[in-house]
Formats: sequence, C-alpha cells, structure tokens
Amino acid sequence: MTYDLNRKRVWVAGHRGMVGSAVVRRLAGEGCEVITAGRDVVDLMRQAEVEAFLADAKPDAIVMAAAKVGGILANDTRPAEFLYDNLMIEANIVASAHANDVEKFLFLGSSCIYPKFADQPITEDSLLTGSLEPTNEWYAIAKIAGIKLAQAYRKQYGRDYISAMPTNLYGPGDNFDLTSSHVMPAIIRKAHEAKVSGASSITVWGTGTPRREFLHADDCADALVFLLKNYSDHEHVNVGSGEDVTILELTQIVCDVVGFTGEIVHDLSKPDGTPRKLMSADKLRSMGWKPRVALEEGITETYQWFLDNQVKASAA
Ligand code: GFB
Repeated sequence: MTYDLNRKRVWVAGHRGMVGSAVVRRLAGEGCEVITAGRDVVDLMRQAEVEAFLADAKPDAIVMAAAKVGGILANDTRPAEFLYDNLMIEANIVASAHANDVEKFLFLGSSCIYPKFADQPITEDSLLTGSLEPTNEWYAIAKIAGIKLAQAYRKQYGRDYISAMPTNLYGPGDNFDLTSSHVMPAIIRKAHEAKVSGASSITVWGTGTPRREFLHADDCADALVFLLKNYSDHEHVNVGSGEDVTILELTQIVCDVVGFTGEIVHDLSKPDGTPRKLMSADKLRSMGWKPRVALEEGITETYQWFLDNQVKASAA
C-alpha cells in the first residue's frame, strides 16, 4: 500500500452523482472521514470559492468525481459546456489542492480521451496518438487536460496526484433523462415505458453496431479506492470490465431484464459515435484488482433502482 486512508479526511467532489455517491459508500469501510459539500456550499466553477472551501475543510485526499457529464447527444450539442465547465472544475480543484497541501488527488477521466480508431483493446499509452471522436472531442480535450494537470503538479511540485480512466459507467443514481443520458439508462427507460404502455417497439439511436464496455458504478468506486491506496505514478490507469457488447446486444439484454418483447427500431438520424472503445484492463488487473458485478446482474439492480426511485417519484 502506498497511501493509508485510515484517519484521513477525504473530500469526494461530486458526491451527489452516480460515481461520487458510489465512492462515498465505498469509503465507509476505510476508517477515513468523508467530506462532502453541495453546490450551495461551494460552486466548483468559482476559483475563489474552491480555494476558500479547501482552506477551511483541509482534506488530506480528494477524489474528483465532479464533472459535467452526459451521453452522446448532450456532448455533441453542448460542446461549450462540456469543454469550459470541465476545464474550470478540474483546474480550480487541482490548483487549490496544491495550494492547500492536499497529499493525494485522484482525477477521473473517461475512455473517450483515446483516439477514435485506437488499436483495441486500448492501452494507456495510446493517449494522444490520433484524432478524437468528433461527438465528444470537447469533453475528451477537457479530460486530457485534467490528466496533464495531475501530471504537471506531480512533475513540477512532486505531488502525489494520479488519474483513472473509467469506461462507460452505469448503476443506481444514473441520469434517466432521454435527451442527456447515456445509452444504458435510456434503453432501460424506453423498454420500461414501452412495456407499461403496451407499445409495439422501442427506438434506439444509430445502427446498434457500435461496441461499448460497461462497468457498474460500485465496481468503479472499488477500483478508485484501490488506486487511491495502491497507485502512485505519472501515467493514468484504465478502469474497465475488459468486455464489450454491441448496442443491439445491450438493448436485447435490457429488454429481457425489463420484460419488453416488442420490436427494436433504429433511428439512423442519431450518431453512432466511436465504433469501439474497449480498454485494456491489463494494467489494473496486474496490480490485483478485478470487477465483481456481471452485466446482467448490474442491469437488473439498476432497473430496480429506476422503478423504486424514478417511477415511484414520478407517480407520487
Ligand atoms: O452512452 P452514449 O450516449 O455515449 O451512447 P458514448 C453509446 C451508443 O449508444 C451510441 C447509442 O452509439 C448511441 O448512438 N444509443 C442508442 C443511445 N440508443 C441510445 C439512446 O437512447 N441514448 C443514448 N445516449 N445513446 C459518451 C461520450 O459517448 O460516453 C462521453 O459522449 C463519455 O464523452 C461517455 O465519454 C462515457 O459512449 O458514445
């Protein structure tokens, strides 16, 4: 172990999001004090507020799960927000972490940092070897800048700042809004609503042929805590399941879980995005970490969360 979390104060930035809340749950067994702060306490877009918050809260470590996130359409249609907001949030937090002597900082990126046509499975050293996927290049550029910020503070000031690159994540607490969500919650919602209304089909965007790798948010949180404790180096680390499925295969699994038996129709006016982005899991596996939640089991749990939280809430 390179970093002992016992008795440390750990700020989880973005604790209300799917990943942040999973990290908060996962840290509960680590003997550390978890610090959280909502937008009413600190606006991460404002440098002065972040500086004042960190000077007061004095965390020993930070997990940076705060970000402007969204699915392919949100990324493609709101490039200014995805670039500017993410740059501001990460720059504010890294600089203030350094100014306040934060010992350990974990930055979270995304598998979209890699070139659109990177060799598969994608190893960490593929970064910056080719052009990005246009639908999410804004978000990718911001996330690449975040990796570089962590590396720069490590190089210039000797800081123990590291980065993890999770694959497409899903799980309880995901965003189920059909215009801004990722594919998994969108398909769960569409299949559920079609089943309830007796519709004969659901529509999925694009051709259904792109392949995506999915990881449950609890597995991601477990990997992040593992890295926080065991990893200290310049290069970022991929965090994935090591397996991918086509969007059509995913849709069929979701329909089975939800119990929708109708037709699957394709809306070809919507983008496919990158054809494949399966990351190599070798680096993290060789350190001794592996995921636990199988895809179908994770989808079943996420559907139940959707029923308990979204469907019930909208009926109330
Ligand atoms: O999950 P998703 O929005 O993001 O879409 P990306 C994945 C694939 O699912 C694309 C298809 O080929 C979509 O066209 N898809 C099919 C759908 N039906 C739907 C639907 O109803 N909703 C959505 N959202 N997709 C994002 C990036 O890329 O992944 C971000 O934009 C980030 O930057 C994130 O990296 C993890 O996997 O294409």
